Amino acid sequence: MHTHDKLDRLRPHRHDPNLEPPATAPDLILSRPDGSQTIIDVPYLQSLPLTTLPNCYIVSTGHGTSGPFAFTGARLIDLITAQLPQETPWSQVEVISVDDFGNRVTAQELKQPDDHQPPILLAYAMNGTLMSRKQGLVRMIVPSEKDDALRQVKWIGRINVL
Ligand SMILES: Nc1nc2c(c(=O)[nH]1)N[C@H]1C(S)=C(S)[C@@H](COP(=O)(O)O)O[C@H]1N2
Ligand SMILES: [Mo]
Repeated sequence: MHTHDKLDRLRPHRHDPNLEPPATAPDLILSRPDGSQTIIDVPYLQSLPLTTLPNCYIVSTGHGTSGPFAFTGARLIDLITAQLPQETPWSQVEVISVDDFGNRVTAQELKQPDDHQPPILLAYAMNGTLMSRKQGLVRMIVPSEKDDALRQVKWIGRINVL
């Protein structure tokens, strides 16, 4: 059990962030519990209701805090709801970058969000402009996490709904 936990790259862990973006622009692929997959592009994310979160900070243990930024994107729950057939059971989502960094979000966090926290976003714009590759392209923003940015996944390549 413990050994297995250590191998789980989505568990919180200490990490020196990659500052350099991946060489190729990734496709973002969503996979459903039945194994079916769909490519999600930025225009599709822009077609979902948008949310802007002002005053976001990215807190890095390695290279300090940056911000404030206004991140704009689609709510992760809206993408999942739009992409899963109704009544499909699911319990968690793995959000994984092309550099194999990632984070797990539970259905509970998304379906019963804390009233005092803004929603978890898949952001595609920062300060009103589409994000560059250096800035993360499509980046998850988890407003409740303010310590070490381990959940603020840049360069998302896979969203696995399990
Ligand atoms: N894809 C990816 N996302 C990532 C990381 C990473 O290494 N790869 N590092 C995380 C950590 S630990 C930090 S501190 C922030 C750094 O974000 P910044 O480069 O925008 O400051 O990105 C987070 N998201
Ligand atoms: Mo970090």
